[in-house]
Amino acid sequence: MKKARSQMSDVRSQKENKKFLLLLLLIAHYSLFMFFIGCEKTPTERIDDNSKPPFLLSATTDADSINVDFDTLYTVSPDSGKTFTLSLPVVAIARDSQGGGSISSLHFTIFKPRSSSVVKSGVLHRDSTNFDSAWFSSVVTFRMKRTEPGIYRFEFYAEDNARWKSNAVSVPLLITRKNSPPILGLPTLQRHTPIGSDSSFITISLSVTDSNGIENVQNVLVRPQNAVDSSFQLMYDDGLYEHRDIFPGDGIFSTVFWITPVDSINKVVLKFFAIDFTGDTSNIVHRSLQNQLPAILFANIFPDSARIPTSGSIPILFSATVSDSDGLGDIDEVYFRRIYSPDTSYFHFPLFDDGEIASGDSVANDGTYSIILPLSSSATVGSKQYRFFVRDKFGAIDSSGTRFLYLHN
Ligand SMILES: [Ca+2]
Ligand SMILES: [Ca+2]
Ligand SMILES: [Ca+2]
Ligand SMILES: [Ca+2]
Repeated sequence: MKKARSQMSDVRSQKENKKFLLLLLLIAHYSLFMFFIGCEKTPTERIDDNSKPPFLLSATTDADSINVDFDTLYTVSPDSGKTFTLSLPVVAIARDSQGGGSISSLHFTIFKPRSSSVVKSGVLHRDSTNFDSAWFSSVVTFRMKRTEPGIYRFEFYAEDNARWKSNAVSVPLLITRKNSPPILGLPTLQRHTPIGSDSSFITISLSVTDSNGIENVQNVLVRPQNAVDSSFQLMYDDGLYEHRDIFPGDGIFSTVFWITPVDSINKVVLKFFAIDFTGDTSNIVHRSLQNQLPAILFANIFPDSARIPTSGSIPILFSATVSDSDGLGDIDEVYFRRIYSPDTSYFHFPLFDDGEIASGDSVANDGTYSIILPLSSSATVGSKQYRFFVRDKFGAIDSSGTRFLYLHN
């Protein structure tokens, strides 16, 4: 420019020079102005200046509270309502003085209520990039247990190309679920009355469920009626032998105590109920100390006619369906015996209600018991008779079912 000005000064008068200088000054100002404007609009001119971290302007979740029992828009419940998958749209906007394009990623982390344990972390998808900002969004999915409601915390931050991290924005998400009362199953009961005693020693256990988790159950109580002492007794899920509880925390509550009946032990009725920490009470279950007899409803051998194999063995399925008005939990054992003439064998074959293929039992705990036994080549020809038995926890037995198996060559 100096060169241009000196060349021109040779041919122009001083007056013209003054005008020209003024014009030059104006051009210089304008250029300087354009230079700064240009800086704002074209960050590539100063890409080496990475001294400024990005700034996270906002981060929002589509909902600030979710009730997993009602808000089906955001929740699906697998595992019969024990766990939930939540899908929640989130949006975040970050700004960077080096331009929206220099923001490389937007991170999120979800924390459990009152905890630093991470439920999920990841990055959001980039939606659009502006001259000084970038928009990100995603549908974030994560799993939670029904027993873990509370305030979950989303934390977001942006990162730029120079790995500068922005401020963090924390978004709370309140997750609630409906309280449900505890549900009592049928109690199982054993009683022992020493000879010559007025009193009976009672061992009871009862399964309790609560969809909010077994730890939501505060107390399980039993109260004898028509007994000399009819005060409430606590039941325990502590795994202690003194309460005859086998496993702690499995939802099976047990206890033992002596009962002295007012009149007859058969007139004593136990009343059970539970209360949870929300104050909701369970269904009430009654159990008489008068035993209801078990019964064989149906017994079967399949096939009931078979050719004795020349080698190896063939499977024979034995099954029996039983009942007890005190509940299937009162069934102690189901078994069968071969009936000889004369009956000298006391060996018995137990049947199982475990739903296992090996037992030939299709559904567990439905009162149908089965066993598959091999018929070998050493079996003898003839019609074999089998008797089926069911015994309950009081020791009462029904042995009314008999079936034949015809074996031939
Ligand atoms: Ca509950
Ligand atoms: Ca237990
Ligand atoms: Ca019974
Ligand atoms: Ca079964």
